[in-house]
Amino acid sequence: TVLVTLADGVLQLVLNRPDKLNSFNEEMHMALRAAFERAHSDNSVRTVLLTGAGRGFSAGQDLGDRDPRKGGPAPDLGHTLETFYNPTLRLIRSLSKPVICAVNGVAAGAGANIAFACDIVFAARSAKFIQAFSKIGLVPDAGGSWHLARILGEPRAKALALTAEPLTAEQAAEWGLIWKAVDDEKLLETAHALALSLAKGPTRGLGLTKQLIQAAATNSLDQQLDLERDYQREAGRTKDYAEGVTAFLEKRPANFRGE
Ligand code: LHQ
Repeated sequence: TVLVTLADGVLQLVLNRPDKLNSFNEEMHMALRAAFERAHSDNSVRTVLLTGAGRGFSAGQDLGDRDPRKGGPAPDLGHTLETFYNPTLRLIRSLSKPVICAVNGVAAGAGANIAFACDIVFAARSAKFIQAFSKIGLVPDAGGSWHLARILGEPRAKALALTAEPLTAEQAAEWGLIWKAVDDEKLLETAHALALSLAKGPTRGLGLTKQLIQAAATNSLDQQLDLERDYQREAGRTKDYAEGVTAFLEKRPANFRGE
């Protein structure tokens, strides 16, 4: 359900249930989570690239899995979040390596919000983002209520979540929800080129940069200045920093090793 390949430091993850628009069943949840666990522990992974197979990125939770017409007690959706979505969201955000997302088509419900949790998001011009939750009586999850409110502010976050109106890739880029909208046929090569380039970068410095920017969400300026001091101290001790400065002085490209 998730195709995983590692080449040149890029761990590419392709959500692969195209006939169900890559909606999440338990198997796909576990596969995605295992892939991000590997990204944490495997030093040869220096960047992650997440995308979807077929015409959609992901339609969120597989609703066929929880058909109320089949009877039985109401499902505990909190348990679904605690067991499946939240660990994966935390793994994406805590991974000290860049996570690039290439949204190849519609991203609905938790599918949209997983994309927003990634570090650099490209979307095909034809892709749409839909906070589909309100259509079925649910609330935004997979970090969506946090990301939308933080990035867009309350007026736009509330309107998107309450109406479930589709947001185009262009508008998402204009509003700062994603990095760039790109022509459909250029999506994967654009995202992959950036992934390759970041995978050749000073991985520890890039990881600290990601964590630093995320920490700004909850820190005061004073706390953030302290954190910049601490992380810069750490970055300054890496071999890649020494290589970066040496390469600059020798007027040649740096050969970073992620150390
Ligand atoms: C699907 C799905 C789908 C199964 C398309 N499931 N089959 C929820 C509950 C529990 C715990 C906590 O978290 C969550 C989080 C959530 O993500 S809730 C939100 C769940 N997602 C949705 O409500 C979106 C439902 N899907 C749609 O509204 C549409 O499919 C969109 C707008 C995404 C795409 O529309 P179209 O391009 O017109 O495609 P389609 O509707 O024809 O879908 C294609 C096929 O994929 C179709 O199957 P079929 O056998 O008829 O060809 C759909 O049934 C299937 N599919 N989404 N979530």
